[in-house]
Amino acid sequence: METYDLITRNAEEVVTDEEVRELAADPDGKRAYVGYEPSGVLHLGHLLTANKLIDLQEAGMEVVILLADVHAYLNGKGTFEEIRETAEQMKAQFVAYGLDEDNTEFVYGSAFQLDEEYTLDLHELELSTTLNRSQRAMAEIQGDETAKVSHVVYPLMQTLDIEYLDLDLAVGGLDQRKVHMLAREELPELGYDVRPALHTPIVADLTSGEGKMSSSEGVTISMEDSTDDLEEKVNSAFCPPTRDPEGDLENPVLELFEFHVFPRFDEIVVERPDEYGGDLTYDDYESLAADLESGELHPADAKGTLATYLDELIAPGREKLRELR
Ligand code: TYR
Repeated sequence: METYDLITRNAEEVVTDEEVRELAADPDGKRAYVGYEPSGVLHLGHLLTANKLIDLQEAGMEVVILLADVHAYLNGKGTFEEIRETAEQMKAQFVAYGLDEDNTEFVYGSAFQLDEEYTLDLHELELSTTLNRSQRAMAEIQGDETAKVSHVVYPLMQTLDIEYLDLDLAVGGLDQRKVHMLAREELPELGYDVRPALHTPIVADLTSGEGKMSSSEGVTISMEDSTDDLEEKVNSAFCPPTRDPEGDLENPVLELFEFHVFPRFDEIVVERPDEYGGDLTYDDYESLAADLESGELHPADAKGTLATYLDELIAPGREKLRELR
């Protein structure tokens, strides 16, 4: 695969394409990151951006995972002690997932965000950014009227992280786009370079195919799920025989194949008894989706196969969590 295609595969958006093409032309040693507010259990949302980091490593880039403890604190996620404990669990799960410690730099936000220089830059940003602008940047993340001052400081710090971690590319889910746009506007104000951003899609809710899969409502798949849980969740998923269901709906089963399974496996085998046509083998998402649409691949077989491969992806993290608890 061409480096540009590898860097941008499964991305919903790149800002700007020109800047990312420039990166792709010379990716060696360039630095990309995703920041995560520590949470005790990784779910598919985390793994989607993690897959992108794995692509970027393969493309020759250096990858940084920010364990955003100060951000989690600003977001009311607990005491620093609690947050650090969850961060350690989170790190262990990322390593188990395949972001090994030799190739991934794990950084705590508090390791640099409390330094004097950072703090002074933060105050300068506070002076140059309107409340309104900063609050809008947080809208998709926080989205409520009762926002505290911490919620407007948050995106300003996320902006500075891009400079202080010496990054060439900021990666996040589509829900991070407003913060990244703010960063693109504000970094030059402080005399720092604008960096490109890459956004991964938001996967639809598993059972309805609507909106987004989230840990707060609906069904999520996480490192905690047993093989049986996975089977049950995937079997009850919405899976019409089309890539493009009516209205705003998505096919979450196909999305999981596309964003989670195919990036991590060279070949997918759908096991079927001979009387049902025997095994099917796919080496790319397109051919699997086409077979689902034509009726060659039955949704029930697609789901069974999806559950098996997700189980394989999750198993090491699940094991790690067991050890930690
Ligand atoms: N805003 C991210 C989230 O919603 C977390 C984050 C924090 C990302 C700081 C980057 C960053 O620099 O999870």
